[in-house]
Amino acid sequence: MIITPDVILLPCTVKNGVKHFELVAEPVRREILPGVFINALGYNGCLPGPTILVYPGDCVNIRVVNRLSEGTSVHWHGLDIPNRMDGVPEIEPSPLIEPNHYFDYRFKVTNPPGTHMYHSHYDAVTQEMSGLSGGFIIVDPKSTQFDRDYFIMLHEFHLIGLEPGVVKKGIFDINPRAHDFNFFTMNGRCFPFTTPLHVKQNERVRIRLGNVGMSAHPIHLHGHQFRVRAADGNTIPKQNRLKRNTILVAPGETYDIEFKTNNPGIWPFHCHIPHHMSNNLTKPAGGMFTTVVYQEED
Ligand SMILES: [Cu+2]
Repeated sequence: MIITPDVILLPCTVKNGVKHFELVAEPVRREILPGVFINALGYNGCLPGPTILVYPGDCVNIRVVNRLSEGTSVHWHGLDIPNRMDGVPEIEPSPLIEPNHYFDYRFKVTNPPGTHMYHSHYDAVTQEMSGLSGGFIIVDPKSTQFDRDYFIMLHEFHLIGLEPGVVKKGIFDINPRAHDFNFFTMNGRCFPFTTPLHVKQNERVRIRLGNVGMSAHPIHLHGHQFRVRAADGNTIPKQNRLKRNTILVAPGETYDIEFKTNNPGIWPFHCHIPHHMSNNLTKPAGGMFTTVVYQEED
């Protein structure tokens, strides 16, 4: 069960034993800070796109409708599926979806439970870096061991027309081809607009992290040690799960970390690259930053 309040789940309908989903690739206007909007790309009006939840063995039909001004495709990142469904039209026998057309990606979920992603694999420089990505989570039907199950996707954007050191309200275009990103998001929002992770004392918490951007992000938790439970959707054998407080999430990677809540407070959980924990190099904490929040039990 994914309970991150800012993660939107993609609904599905079941017909003849097949789960039908629909993703619409389209321009979206995303509020990354109060009053600061970016003209980006997303799915179904969302950035990141809605999270797809499935179970091992599911047969899925994911209709991708293209409402962009150029062709697109969707790659099911980390999933072991037929070549035609893998979504890399320049290389594979997988179609380019022209504007105002759709394609039905059909496959059986053969991977074990784990955290994966989906993203455009056409003109990735523009489309992926404009936000065309989302989560694809294979749920373990037997798992009841977590009290909280959070999912955070990491993104970075270059907002055009803002000198370093300036944040102001408005609607901004982005340059997906930039290298000097100035705003860094968790689930499409910058701190302090990110969603806090609320927990209670003595809970087991899993946080799933995914990155389809340009930069690696060392994500650091204060006040606790965590175990690295899974990498790229593959569960790590128990004896090999490193105890850490920082995990480097490189582009294309997912990690699941878990910890026990045994130290009440308001705890930062953030990328440790200083530029990434600010909004356009301004002084207050910002960017790829959120908090784990809980109080002492009465
Ligand atoms: Cu970072």
